[in-house]
Amino acid sequence: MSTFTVLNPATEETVATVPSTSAEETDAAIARAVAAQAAWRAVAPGERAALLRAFADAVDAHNEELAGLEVAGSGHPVGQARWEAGNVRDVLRYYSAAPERLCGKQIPVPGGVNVTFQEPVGVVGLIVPWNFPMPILGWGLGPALAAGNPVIAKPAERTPLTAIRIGELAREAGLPDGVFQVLPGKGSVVGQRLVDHEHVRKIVFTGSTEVGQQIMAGCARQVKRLTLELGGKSANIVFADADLERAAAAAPQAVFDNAGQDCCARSRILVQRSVFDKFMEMLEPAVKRVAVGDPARPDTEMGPLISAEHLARVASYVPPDAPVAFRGQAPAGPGYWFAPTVLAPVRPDYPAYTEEVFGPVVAVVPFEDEADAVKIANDTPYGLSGSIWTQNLGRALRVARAVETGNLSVNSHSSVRYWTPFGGFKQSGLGRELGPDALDAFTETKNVFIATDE
Ligand code: TAP
Repeated sequence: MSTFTVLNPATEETVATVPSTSAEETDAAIARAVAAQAAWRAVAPGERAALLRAFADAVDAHNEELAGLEVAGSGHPVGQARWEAGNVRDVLRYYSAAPERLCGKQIPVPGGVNVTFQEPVGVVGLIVPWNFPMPILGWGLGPALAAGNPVIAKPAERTPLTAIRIGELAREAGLPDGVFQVLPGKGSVVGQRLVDHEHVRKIVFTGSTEVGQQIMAGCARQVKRLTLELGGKSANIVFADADLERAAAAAPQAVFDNAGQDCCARSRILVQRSVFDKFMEMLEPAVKRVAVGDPARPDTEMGPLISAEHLARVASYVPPDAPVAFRGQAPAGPGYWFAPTVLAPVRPDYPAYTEEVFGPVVAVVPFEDEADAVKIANDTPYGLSGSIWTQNLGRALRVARAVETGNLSVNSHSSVRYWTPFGGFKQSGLGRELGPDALDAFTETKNVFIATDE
């Protein structure tokens, strides 16, 4: 049996050794999910809602334990990890209200009436990346279960611990056998099998654009339903009329949260030329203030990167001759640490400016006017997120409409809320998660004509 050793990214010490699921074991899990499907679909909506609430309560009761696993296994600061476990609870509660509201329509037509039903799509394969193991699991899991589908989750190989525990909590809360299974293991084995197996009817994939493209091609062979949440290279646009102090104070969080390992990271800061120097003067102390260190400490804001390989990749974007304007702090010694780094001025073809670094590196560039800002913001194959800082409401709305991206915030650095739809334009993805319409992606509309003629 092959295994994977989970290392603590802050200490490089072993946290756990986890068995890797084989292709045969994946097939067996898919068979269990198929066997569970009819009974789960037949659970009365109110009862399914009650089970989801019980599951949410179990997650809530184990918040501290789940947060501890994420601190140890992923290096997330403990305050953030508690929020992440709370997000799983909140998402399960939000979608627990959905089964009782999963209504079809009645449509009068000549000679009769049509009724529509929202039918569960079938077994859902949820493929999760390592950067936010808990929230991204919850965003697919909540609506998929609420719609009456069995779910098989494949956590990232490096970060399986919280998903495994959440799977146990689901069973303890009373979810029937086979309704939610967690299969730790390799993407090339378990993930690929979920994509290839004909009895898996829908894939929800969050990860890199490169693997997402392969998964899309795999799903195409069976016309399998698919949601993709992929990479980003989002712009944080600061106009001269903005509250510059607020914009500069928020900019580090917007890109260095989760050590920059965030698909929504605003890793390009676009600043109107007339206030560029002033903004940089305000940004420097904000970056130097970011508390980087032991993720178990409650005051830590930024922890380590996930692995030695990822550290090497991030570091390759900041070679010795990189145009570093200033940097924050990072601990020395064991652990995969990389100090928050601000690059300026950068050439438009500079790799850290054009590619997703997925680490605490941000490039700052000047722009001339509104049209220039929109042009620069859109000059990327990605379109996931972004921020606009201005006191002019008309400009905020004009620019928000013009930037080709799925989730924007005005005078704020955050754009993900479970009440609202989340997803990307262009190569950042396909479909939307979260929000009130999330169950659309986990149901098929069935349309039935009933003749009323005599
Ligand atoms: P990937 O390498 O793409 O891995 C994501 C998941 O896919 C992992 O569970 C991985 O398993 C699995 N996988 C790999 N190859 C597979 C295959 N051939 N078939 C099926 N599954 C496969 O991404 P990552 O490095 O973990 O995550 C970073 C990327 O995710 C970044 O680009 C980031 O922008 C993106 N991301 C996007 C979002 C949203 S919401 N848009 C959110 C977070 C992250 P293994 O772990 O075993 O390789």
